[in-house]
Amino acid sequence: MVESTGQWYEVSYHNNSDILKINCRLPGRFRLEDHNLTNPIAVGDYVDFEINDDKSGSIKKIEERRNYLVRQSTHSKQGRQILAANIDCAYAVQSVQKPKPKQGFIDRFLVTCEAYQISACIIFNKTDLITEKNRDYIKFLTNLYESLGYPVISTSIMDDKSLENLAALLKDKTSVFVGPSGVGKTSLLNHINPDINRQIGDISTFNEKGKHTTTFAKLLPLPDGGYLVDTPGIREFGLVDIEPWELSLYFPEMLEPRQHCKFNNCTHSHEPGCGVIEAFQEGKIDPERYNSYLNILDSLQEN
Ligand SMILES: Nc1nc2c(ncn2[C@@H]2O[C@H](COP(=O)(O)OP(=O)(O)OP(=O)(O)O)[C@@H](O)[C@H]2O)c(=O)[nH]1
Ligand SMILES: [Mg+2]
Ligand SMILES: [Zn+2]
Repeated sequence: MVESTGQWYEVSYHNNSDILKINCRLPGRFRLEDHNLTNPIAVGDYVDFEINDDKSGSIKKIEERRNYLVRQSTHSKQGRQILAANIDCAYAVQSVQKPKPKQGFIDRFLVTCEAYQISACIIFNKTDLITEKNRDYIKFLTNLYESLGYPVISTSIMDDKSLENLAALLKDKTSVFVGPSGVGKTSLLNHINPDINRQIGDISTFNEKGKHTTTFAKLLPLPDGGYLVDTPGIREFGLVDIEPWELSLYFPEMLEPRQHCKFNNCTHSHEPGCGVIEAFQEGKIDPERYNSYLNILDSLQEN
């Protein structure tokens, strides 16, 4: 399934050597199966369908997902929104300026990727806008996330070499871009596949909030092979189905220290004899990362 616009689901399929597209509807019963899911079929899902007399399709079956990237719905705390299914790599796209990178967003995204076993990468786009003031900060973030094992790539739509590097990473894989509105997700895709020409935000009216130019996620082909899911900008990456006790398992730098905690139900927030707090105090865990951990723990304990 490549794009859903509410009523209709666009499905692409092979017929001999041709790639064809069909607009499908979804029988009501699918919508009832999982009450918490805002979208019963996600972009990237494999489906079986039948062709109706009027040439539209009816989806009959959704194949089991190999994996999926999911976040809390913005409408309800219980709601879950699948951003993309069956993906090889998820990219958190941030810009160095306009809007500024948000570490809280990146950390929530990474926790979800760890919990749902999806390879994660980080993109810092708009490097042409970097200033003396934030050059060191971007460098710091790059080193931090690389040291934790996440590939980090810097890009600008004005720097062809950086686009080639990105294209090489995306080649032959199914990837998804997620990030706040206005960071340049669609622009990057347009530059990698100029045939696509999706609408991008108008720079003259840009503000720090972005304009939410992309309204529906869509799976698009890449020129050298592979697919990319371009998603609408999101402000928050709320976690779902993660228990407070397991959170530290999804912070790679906490895996070793947590083995030294005195209590085996330690939340690493206030307990005496905590290996994680000790590692933090010794400077082995980055303060902002530990802060993200505490913030996420708080939100999980609230739910
Ligand atoms: N200077 C500069 N501007 C960029 C770059 N990439 C994108 N932009 C501009 O940033 C604005 C937003 O780009 P989009 O591609 O629409 O951003 P998006 O992330 O897809 O935003 P949503 O669809 O709203 O989520 C546009 O005006 C682009 O021209 C870049 O590398 N450098
Ligand atoms: Mg967009
Ligand atoms: Zn602990």
